[in-house]
Amino acid sequence: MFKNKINKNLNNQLNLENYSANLYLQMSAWCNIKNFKNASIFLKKNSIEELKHMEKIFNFLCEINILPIINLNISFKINFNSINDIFKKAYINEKKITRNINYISNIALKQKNFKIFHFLNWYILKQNEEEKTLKTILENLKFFNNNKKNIFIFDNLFLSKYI
Ligand code: OFO
Repeated sequence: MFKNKINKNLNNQLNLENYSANLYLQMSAWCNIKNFKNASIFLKKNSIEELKHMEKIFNFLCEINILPIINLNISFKINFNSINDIFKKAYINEKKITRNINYISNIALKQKNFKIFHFLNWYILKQNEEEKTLKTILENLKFFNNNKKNIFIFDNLFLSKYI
C-alpha cells in the first residue's frame, strides 16, 4: 500500500491523531455526564484540536502525492473510572503520540528527507506543549484528589484556566 516506511508511518500518525480526537471526545462525554463541566469542555476542545492535527497530515500527504488511508475501525475498550483515570490515560496517549512523532522524525533525518522533517517539527513542539499541560493537570489533580468535594473545586477553579 505504501511504497516506503516514512509514508506508512506518516499515515499511521494521521490515524493516531484521529484516534486521539475520538478518545478525547469520549472522555469529554464521560466528564459531562459526571458533572465535571470544565474537564468536559477542555477535552472536547482537545478533540477538535486533534482533528485539526489529523487534517494537517492529510493535507500534507495529498500535497506530496500520497493517498491518505483513514482507518474507519476505531474501537474503545477503555473504561474510565475517575477523573484522575481520564487524565492519566490522556497523558499516556500523548506520550505514545510523541514516541511515534520522534520515530518518524528520526527516519526522516536518516533518509535526509528534510521536507518531512521540517513538517514534523511543528508536531514535536506541539507534543511538548500538550504533555506539559497534561502533566501539570495531573500533578494538581493529585493535590485536589484527597476528597470528592476538592475534585469539583479542581474542575471549577483550576481547569477553568485551560478552557
Ligand atoms: Fe495531536 O497533538 Fe497530541 O496527540
